[in-house]
Amino acid sequence: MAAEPIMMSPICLVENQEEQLNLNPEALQILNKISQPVVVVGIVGLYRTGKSYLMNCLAGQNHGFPLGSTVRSTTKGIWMWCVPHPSKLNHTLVLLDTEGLSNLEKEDPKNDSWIFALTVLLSSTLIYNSMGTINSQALEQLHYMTELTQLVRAKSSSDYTGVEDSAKFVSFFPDFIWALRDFTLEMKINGYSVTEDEYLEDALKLLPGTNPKIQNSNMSRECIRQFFPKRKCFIFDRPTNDKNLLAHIENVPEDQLDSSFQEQSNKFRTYVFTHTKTKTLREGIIVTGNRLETLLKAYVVAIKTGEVPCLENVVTALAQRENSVAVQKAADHYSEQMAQRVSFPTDTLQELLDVHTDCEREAIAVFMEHSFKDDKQEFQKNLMDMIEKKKKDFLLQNEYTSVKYSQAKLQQLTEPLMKSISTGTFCVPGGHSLYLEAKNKVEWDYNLVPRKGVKANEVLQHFLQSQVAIEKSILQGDKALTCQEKALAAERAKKEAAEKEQELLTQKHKEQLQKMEAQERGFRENIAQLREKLEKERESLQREQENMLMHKLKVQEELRNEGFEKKSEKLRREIQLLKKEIVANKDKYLLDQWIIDMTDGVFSKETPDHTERAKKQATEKEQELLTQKHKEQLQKMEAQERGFRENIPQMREKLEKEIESLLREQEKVLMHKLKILEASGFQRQKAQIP
Ligand SMILES: Nc1nc2c(ncn2[C@@H]2O[C@H](COP(=O)(O)OP(=O)(O)OP(=O)(O)O)[C@@H](O)[C@H]2O)c(=O)[nH]1
Ligand SMILES: [Mg+2]
Repeated sequence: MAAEPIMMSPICLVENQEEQLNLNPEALQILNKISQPVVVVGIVGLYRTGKSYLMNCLAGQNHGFPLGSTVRSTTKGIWMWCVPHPSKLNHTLVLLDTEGLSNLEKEDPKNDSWIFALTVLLSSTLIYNSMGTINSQALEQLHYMTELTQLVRAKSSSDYTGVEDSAKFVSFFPDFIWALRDFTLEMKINGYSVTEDEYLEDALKLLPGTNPKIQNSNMSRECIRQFFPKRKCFIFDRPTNDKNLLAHIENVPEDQLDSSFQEQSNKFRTYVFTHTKTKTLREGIIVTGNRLETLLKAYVVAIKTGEVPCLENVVTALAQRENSVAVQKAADHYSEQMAQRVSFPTDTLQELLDVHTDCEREAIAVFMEHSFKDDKQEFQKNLMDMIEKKKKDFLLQNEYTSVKYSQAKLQQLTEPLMKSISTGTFCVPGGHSLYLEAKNKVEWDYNLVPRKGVKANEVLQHFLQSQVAIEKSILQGDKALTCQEKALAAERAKKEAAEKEQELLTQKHKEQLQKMEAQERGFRENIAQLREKLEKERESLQREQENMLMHKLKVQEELRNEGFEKKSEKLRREIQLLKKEIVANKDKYLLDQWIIDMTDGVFSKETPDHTERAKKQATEKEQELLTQKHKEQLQKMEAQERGFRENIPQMREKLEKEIESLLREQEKVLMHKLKILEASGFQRQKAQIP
């Protein structure tokens, strides 16, 4: 595997210039080369609040994301730093630092919302950074949160009903950390000491009142609670009280910072590294650097064309691209492994088919590992077709090398025999038995040659057929034999030839069956691995949905406890929808499984009543299809056998013609020689010519 790119310093990923968001191709290329799963930590918050400094702390470096010592904001757009994950092996940690929100210099704050939305969509943990305490003002600042559902859509437009279910978003959204900087208050509520998390949860409780300010901050509170089930809070003291040091904090070694800040930032760092999950999309689809690039590109293209980015469509597009790659990867694996493990020609067809079965199984596993959301199994079918085609090519290659090798060996072994024939060694009394002896020796020696491959018998058979006419002529010319003996010998030769033909036919038939069995094995393997994958996907979806249900029930309960009955009631509809979806998904999964079972010819599962009919229909259809397929296979085999049988007399006829013409040629040469001899008067020599 190629080494993952190492970045010595951060790079701008999304540029925000002249009110335009542009992607930096250099940064995209870096992401593109990262094949490892990514853990993405993004930070957002008001400008000049120490975001870049905190991100450098996570990278374990003083210098990195540039800091600003003036009030002018420093970071523009979204910056990225990819580093090896400090504790998760084979994972890349992607740090995303963003431009401060609500920068006064900005004329159009629209891009603020997009930067916020993009960071939410790309991260697996989102850090919201703010100064001081969590008050109404800080919460109002988080109005970007409430805009999220207008900026992005979870479902595709075809089934978009205007009501978005927050559950759909949650599966794309990160965990949430609120980082409170320069926090100077005591952690107490109503006189009781509380933890940072309890402080956050308390601050997120809705406030009563109709005042627009309260309503606005309540909206942020609600959004955080609905979209981010997993929330954490970290407080930080001022890193140092020395103003001069603070202004150039990037030059201050960590051990010279305020000890409580050191402690807090260590705790924060440890938490982020141990708890930030690998970035995933719905149903546990793991995001690699390469996939992150695709996602980002799709989001930004949608933003630039004025569309509402749709999360579901982005995943579908990602799946299309990845699944084509997965098919290619799997097919390549098959070809490479076959080429590596097979030495042509194989002794038997079964030997080749066994290796094929192993390589096919591995190729399917490669496909399953790299593909997702192949809902109609289109890509898997593509792979099956590709492997079938490749297998046929390997079979042909195997036959070709076997023919070449066998022919070469046979030619070597038949050389003395052919020489004897052409010099007339067998044109003597008793020549037929001499010929048979020589021919049998060739056959015997040929059979002793190892690893001639699948075409060895066929090549021998061709040779034997080519000898039929020669043997006939030798037999007829053998003066040592009576007519009856000749007839008997001819009959025996005929019988032997027929037996050999039959043997060859049986071998062909056996090989056809082996091929069919291998195909069936491949088919079953595809089904078995598909079933396993579906099972895993279902488990992950079910887990996701059940977690969501628990989360919604919890929010509903909390709202009720806080006295917001109406809001709690509003959630009831979403909860009902989610419950229905869970049931529908279970049914869909069961149906998928039954269809697979039927295809596989296994009907062992119990079925609930409401899907019994669907199952029956599918069984009948599948059975019909199978019967038809079987019939077609048999027809194909019969046609092949017919073709083969038809070929034998044709081949024999052709060979006989060739031999006849050869004999005619030889006769001509003989006559010519005789004429010359007669003309020169060497009568004695004439008698010696055979
Ligand atoms: N009071 C205080 N100042 C800090 C802290 N961290 C950094 N600073 C100071 O704030 C300045 C700006 O820090 P940055 O990390 O660049 O802030 P930022 O939020 O990334 O700023 P923008 O990118 O412009 O939005 C630094 O030069 C430090 O002087 C902190 O925890 N507390
Ligand atoms: Mg910054």
